[in-house]
Amino acid sequence: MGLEAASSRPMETLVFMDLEATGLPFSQPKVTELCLVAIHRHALEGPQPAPPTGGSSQVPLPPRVVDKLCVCVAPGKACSSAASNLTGLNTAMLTAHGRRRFDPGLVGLLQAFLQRQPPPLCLVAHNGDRYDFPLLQAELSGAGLGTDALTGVFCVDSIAALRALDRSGPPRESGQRKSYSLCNVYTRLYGQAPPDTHTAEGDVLALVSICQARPQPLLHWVDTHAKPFSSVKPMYEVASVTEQGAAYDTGPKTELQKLRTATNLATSGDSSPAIRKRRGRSEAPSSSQGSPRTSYSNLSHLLAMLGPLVILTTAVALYWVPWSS
Ligand code: DCM
Ligand code: MG
Repeated sequence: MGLEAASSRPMETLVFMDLEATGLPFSQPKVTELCLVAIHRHALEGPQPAPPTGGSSQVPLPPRVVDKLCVCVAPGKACSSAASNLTGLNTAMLTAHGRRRFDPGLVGLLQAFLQRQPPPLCLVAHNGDRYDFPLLQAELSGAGLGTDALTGVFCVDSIAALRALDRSGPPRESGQRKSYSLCNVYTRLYGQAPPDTHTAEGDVLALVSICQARPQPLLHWVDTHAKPFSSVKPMYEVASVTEQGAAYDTGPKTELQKLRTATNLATSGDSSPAIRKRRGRSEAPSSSQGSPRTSYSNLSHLLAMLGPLVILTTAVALYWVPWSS
């Protein structure tokens, strides 16, 4: 996609990213919301914008020049109650608001957004190595695009970065283990909880504020530790878009299309060949009444049943013919 970059070059753009989803990794979550904020390194290298005047907050304003992409997504499965409580999103609401699935169109949007940024570019996500990056990979493969969808893009986990920066700084007074949750890091730095936590945009902006506290060492760490996004393994195996068949709603359907879909579903059993395969069934449709294949198979059964009867009748006839004459 034209984003190829040599890892030896310093990252030109940092793309801060956060995903909200239906649950934790064990539940094979699906994305419900994503937010990407792209910031050029120049905006982080110089002095950071002062906090707003008149208030008591020490939180710097975000850089003025940013590109932002925030999208809500219909996940196609239920949100856990914990996830819904945290994010304020649920599947019924996302569907009722006409949100689309994580489909190839959204992948194209992501690619177009990233392609606008000066390369090399690096995704930065808090806990990205364990959650956001593998989940994004799973969604990309689900949309029919493999690990090459974001070729040339790099990524780093900001938890790893902040830990490393702390280790290289002055030793801590207490021996207590520090928490590196987004909320705790932010609160340690700015003496207040971040606003709008567990919304994708709120979490991204909190991460940007955290990175504005020590931008120079952070940029240096990112330049030396960024890894290719294509090296990230998907969080779980997913059926690709071609296997999912009609899973993606490609927009409002005409009555004729609806009818065709209904007819296909009624005549082709309950799933696509790929899904039947995953369920361990044979390729033959289970209930395709009237199809040539079914008629042929019924005829074979009939012949198989008639065979022994014909042999028996012939044998009896041969036996009786000599004796009756
Ligand atoms: N999540 C969850 N349960 C938690 C914490 C998080 O299911 N206790 C899931 C739902 C969130 C996603 O992780 O949308 C991302 O978390 P965060 O909002 O911290 O970015
Ligand atoms: Mg979040």
